[in-house]
Amino acid sequence: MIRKTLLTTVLLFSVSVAHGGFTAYDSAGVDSAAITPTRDAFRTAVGGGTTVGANGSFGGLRREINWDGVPDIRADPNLLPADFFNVNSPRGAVFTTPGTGFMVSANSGQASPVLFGFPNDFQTFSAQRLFTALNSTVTDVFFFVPGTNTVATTSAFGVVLVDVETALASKIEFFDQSNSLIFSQNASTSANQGLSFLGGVANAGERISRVRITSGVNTLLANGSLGNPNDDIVVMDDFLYAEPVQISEPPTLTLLAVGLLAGLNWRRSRQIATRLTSKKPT
Ligand SMILES: [Ca+2]
Ligand SMILES: [Ca+2]
Ligand SMILES: [Ca+2]
Repeated sequence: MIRKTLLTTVLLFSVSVAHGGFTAYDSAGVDSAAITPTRDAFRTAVGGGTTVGANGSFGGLRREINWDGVPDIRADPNLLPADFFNVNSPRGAVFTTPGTGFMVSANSGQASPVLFGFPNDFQTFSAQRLFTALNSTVTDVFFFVPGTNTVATTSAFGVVLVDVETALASKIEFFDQSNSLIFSQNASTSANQGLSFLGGVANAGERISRVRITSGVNTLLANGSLGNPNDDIVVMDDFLYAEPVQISEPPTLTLLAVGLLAGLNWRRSRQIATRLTSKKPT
């Protein structure tokens, strides 16, 4: 009987989460000024604050990753470790992708050209570095209590997308602790080389265990090299998310996250082994 009551409680909770609401933040334009008001509204909804502290923390309420402090050795042409922002710079965000890894673009003066080698398509929101998955349009973000292996959830996530030209091809999706989709929002498009802001904030206590970012249709293989010559290539700049908080009864997603941690060392060595060094013409 106790077991049945518990099950009923869990089911009711799941239904409540699944039908809860998120407030979407969505805009696009030719430059950073065009999306800054939406970014600022998102920031206000997650507690405000414009002065960043250690490890991208804004008053303990929000974290941001603008990629700009990543050292040259972890930027193009080298891969960014998937757990860089929970280990090297502990901010509670760990990434996975079906692709071959992650890359942060070079600063001017580095051996690799800036903006992943596409200065006529990309620009930055925060100078100078951008972020992308390689060989995939999918980036999944898992959350941890920053600097630990303790699985966490967040209540809000936003991202700046670069050069979104095709409608319905770039989006964010939020998944709860049971791996159920609880929020999905397509990015607004811009003209070539524009910027889009896309975010969602829980307004009824929903908790996000995983964020899936789908960035365009085309893929970046390496600096200056795309998966194909036609489809819409999209990369990312700033990530913003509410402070990750420990969860108490984690079902499916926790197992996924624990598996993720167990696999990170293996993935890391695989990434090094498959590091892309060749460069093709566009
Ligand atoms: Ca373009
Ligand atoms: Ca940046
Ligand atoms: Ca594009």
